[in-house]
Amino acid sequence: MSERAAPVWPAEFAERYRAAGWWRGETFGEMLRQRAEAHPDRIAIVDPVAGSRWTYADLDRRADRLAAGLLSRGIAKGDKVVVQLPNIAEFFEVIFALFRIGALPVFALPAHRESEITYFCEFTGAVAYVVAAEHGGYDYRALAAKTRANVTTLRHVFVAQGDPGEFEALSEVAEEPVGYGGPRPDDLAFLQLSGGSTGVPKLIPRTHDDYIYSLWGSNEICAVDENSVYLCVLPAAHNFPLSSPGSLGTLYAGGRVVLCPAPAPEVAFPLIEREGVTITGLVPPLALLWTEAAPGTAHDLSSLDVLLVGGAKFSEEAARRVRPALGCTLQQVFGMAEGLVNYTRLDDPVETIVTTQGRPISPDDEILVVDDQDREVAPGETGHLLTRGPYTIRGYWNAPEHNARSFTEDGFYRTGDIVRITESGHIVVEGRAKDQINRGGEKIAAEEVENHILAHPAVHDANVVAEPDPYLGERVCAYVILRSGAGPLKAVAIKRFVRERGLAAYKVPDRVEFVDVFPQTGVGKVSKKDLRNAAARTGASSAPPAPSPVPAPAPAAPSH
Ligand code: OOB
Repeated sequence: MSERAAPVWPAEFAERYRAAGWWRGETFGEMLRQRAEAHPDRIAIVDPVAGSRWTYADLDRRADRLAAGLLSRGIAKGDKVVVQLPNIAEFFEVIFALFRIGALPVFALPAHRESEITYFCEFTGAVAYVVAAEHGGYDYRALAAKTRANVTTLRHVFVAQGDPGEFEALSEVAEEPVGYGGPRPDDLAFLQLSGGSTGVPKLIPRTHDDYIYSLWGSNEICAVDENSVYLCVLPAAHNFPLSSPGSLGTLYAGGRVVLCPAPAPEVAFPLIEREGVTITGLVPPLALLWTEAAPGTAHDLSSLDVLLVGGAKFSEEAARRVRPALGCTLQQVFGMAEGLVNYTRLDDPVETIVTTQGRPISPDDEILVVDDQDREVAPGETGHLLTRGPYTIRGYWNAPEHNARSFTEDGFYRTGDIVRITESGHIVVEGRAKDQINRGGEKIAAEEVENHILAHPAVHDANVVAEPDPYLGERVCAYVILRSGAGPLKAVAIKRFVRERGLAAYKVPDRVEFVDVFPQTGVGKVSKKDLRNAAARTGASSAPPAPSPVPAPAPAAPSH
């Protein structure tokens, strides 16, 4: 991996992180082997839809056999493989097989469509793409066929579960294990997706060393051990359910991961009871939904000790309702796929738990709060959050121009979040400087959506901003200026156009407003601030509240 492709920690930092014991010199492949040797018969993965219960020995053997089959198909160390799977057991078989041979999963979400998938495959030069045949009423084989036609590097499509159609069934790939040289602990393990604020998503290179630290660091803070049962509700590939402490943290601890096929209480609550789930993680809209549903449920939720809530700001009022409704401890999580993760501690005073977004995992996480000129603000004042540390990347993958903007010269990541630090050292998220919409935890880069709208022949200019939403926190509002002479156009035409360009549904504008001009700042730039204010004045949340509780449009993920 060249320096340019993935900026790494300077040697003196790497040495420091090793000497401090944060980087343990482990890889994911070896980690699973050790767990399988230590407790082969303990259940690692429960997939309730398929009815499978894989022990650690099962997962280890499957990963080995799949690794052998992938190798014999020419997939080798350093190759990129786009993995787009729902919450099914094969997700773990695939990623551990890839970890073992040192090929890099590129984590896509089930909601991604042609626009995103083609980009991930092209940008990474992916040699393979792994999908489920069908999920949530969508046929991923059709998406794979289009992708393969578009992307010349793509040699293989593997289909997990269901009829593979013209492609190869994942279950046919496995072979007798062979010997192979695995990756080193400081090699890249995978490419994660950034929430992004630019036209195309950026890829986040994570190493075995740094990611594994974030796992065991999280486990200590969230009290995850071999008795923990983690319910994976959010899409498994997202950084929050994957590692905070998530399914990989749980596997590191020797616990059990239960895959939840959908986030609705009707689906999750019976699983909590049946499997004795002790810990799970949700985005705020789902946490609200669960808190509302819990008092009326017939299911026994008493095994649940900890509910992690993060991905977007959780309001204090909602946070206060968690323990009374669900009988468990709330842990707020403020994290990012680029690295830094903050948690409120289980023994923090209630006031801290409900009013802050926690503090960093590591004593070596460096936090700076600065003004627009990168000068540190006075303690307790609000400013931009910059961070550097043992599990925060030093640059995006293959993106030198972005890196020059997103990182300071001495390697601090510009999170784009506006925060303040309390006297107790806890972080409170006060806002955001990045041009992004956080739709119930799902991150949407305004520029990406704007570019798609601008491709419409009748559109002269477009600006996309967040508008407040009582349930999702924010939703997507597009302001559009039509070309002079373009006939009248309906909002739905713009929405349909964007959807048909193959953009994930959560990025399609919830509202489209046609205007003649955009408000401007003093220097003549478009004032997104004024547009946001306009959206807030005229949007859905300014209307009188609906008479009955809104049925929740299940937010699939906090993400990209
Ligand atoms: C998580 O990761 P990403 O990469 O999808 O998004 C990161 C961004 C943060 O920079 C911040 O803007 C926002 O999401 N965010 C929060 C938050 N947690 C994340 N904003 C306010 N309050 C919070 N609690 O979203 C993520 C990754 C790991 C663990 C948890 C969340």
